[in-house]
Amino acid sequence: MISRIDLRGTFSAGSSGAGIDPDLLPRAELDVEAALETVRPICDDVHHRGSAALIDYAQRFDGCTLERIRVPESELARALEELDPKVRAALEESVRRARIVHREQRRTDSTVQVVPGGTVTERWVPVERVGLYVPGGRAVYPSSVVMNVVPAQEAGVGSLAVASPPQAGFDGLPHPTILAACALLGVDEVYAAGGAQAVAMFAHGTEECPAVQLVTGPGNIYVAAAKRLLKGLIGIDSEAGPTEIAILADDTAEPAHVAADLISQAEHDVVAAAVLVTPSEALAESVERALKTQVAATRHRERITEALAGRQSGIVLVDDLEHGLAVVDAYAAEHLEIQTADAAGWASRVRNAGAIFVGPYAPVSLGDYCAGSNHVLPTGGCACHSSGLSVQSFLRGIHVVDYTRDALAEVTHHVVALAEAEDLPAHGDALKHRFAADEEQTAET
Ligand code: HSO
Ligand code: ZN
Repeated sequence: MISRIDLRGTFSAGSSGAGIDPDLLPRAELDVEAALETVRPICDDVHHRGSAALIDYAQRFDGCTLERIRVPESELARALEELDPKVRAALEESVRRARIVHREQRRTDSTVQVVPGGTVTERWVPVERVGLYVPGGRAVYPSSVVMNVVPAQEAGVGSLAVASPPQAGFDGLPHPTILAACALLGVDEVYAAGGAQAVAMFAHGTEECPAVQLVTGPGNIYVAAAKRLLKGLIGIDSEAGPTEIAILADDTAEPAHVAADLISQAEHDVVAAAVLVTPSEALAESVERALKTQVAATRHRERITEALAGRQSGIVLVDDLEHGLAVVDAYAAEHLEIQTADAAGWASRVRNAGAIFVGPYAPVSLGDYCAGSNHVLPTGGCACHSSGLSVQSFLRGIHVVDYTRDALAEVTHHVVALAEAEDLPAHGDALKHRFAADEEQTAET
């Protein structure tokens, strides 16, 4: 079912992740560019017709007849009342742990004195209004409500709205566990809108939903395409693609655990990626065996089988862990587990990953729900340049420049020289004007 990719003998010691041919690594192709053409007219329509367009799309895409898009607050309260107490307790624990981690991420303003009389302060200011997208349909993730809302709240975002697709089975409301999670977190502004149209609602604003400045949260390819299209008008976190797990393991790893963790993320989607990187042929064989028995016994076996068999998944055989490290760095997985001897040592050397899970007792599923870490992470190799969602995602750092007359005078000749080098003399004049009177005085005396 899962294919093998043998990279043994292709690695020259001393080369880094950059020396690995990315075409040899298992990876899905996600054509967000092609989806742009599909979402453009939808976004324009929402821009021009607002709620009326959203109501039409709820009918067309979700099979729901809506009168309005905003979910009444009474429905949020009801969903929380009716939430299974076990799930409520688990969500509360998830929130508690996420708050512990994200509270620590808060920034304090800092002021540096560059020269006597010249300071630059970095002031951290939360984005004023944010829209959080939470997928619906097959993927109903109240945990993603936690992972989006907690960092936004800890950052001090004042106004926070959630959108999630209307569900035909629930009278056109978003899924009740999503509503309950919103209520639990004190979010009272929720919209029954999904896909590209929800992103457009946030970006352009409608008569029901004032426009936001930033949209975060995972979604399908149409959500990603709408984010790409509207980026600039709004800020976005990332274009989250299908879930990925990579595991770097040696023969100290427990094959049943490795298999279980690969399956856990393959469970998300037929295009989810599960990749094992190992120098141990014995481990590869036992993991293949464990996959067979475990997949047969699990609920979503069809979806998982397809995900494991896809070209985005595979068992990559490497010469040794050094080679393995170069491979996982080149892959830049959303989630990377290290199941080796001295797991912490190897983990400390990884440069590219959305999140790293160290040793036998830190499975990705823990991070999905209750580690305290965030599960909205860069996918598709974007971990080589981006980070997961955090308090920082909801803040802007503003430089506040404060110079005295003397401090400005002292540097004026440098500013003038650079302005002239760029053929922008008026830039230099802006400073010179401030000291023109001095020069006149000097000339007079
Ligand atoms: N593994 C997913 C998040 C998730 N898992 C939500 C379960 N629920 C992407 O990081
Ligand atoms: Zn997951």
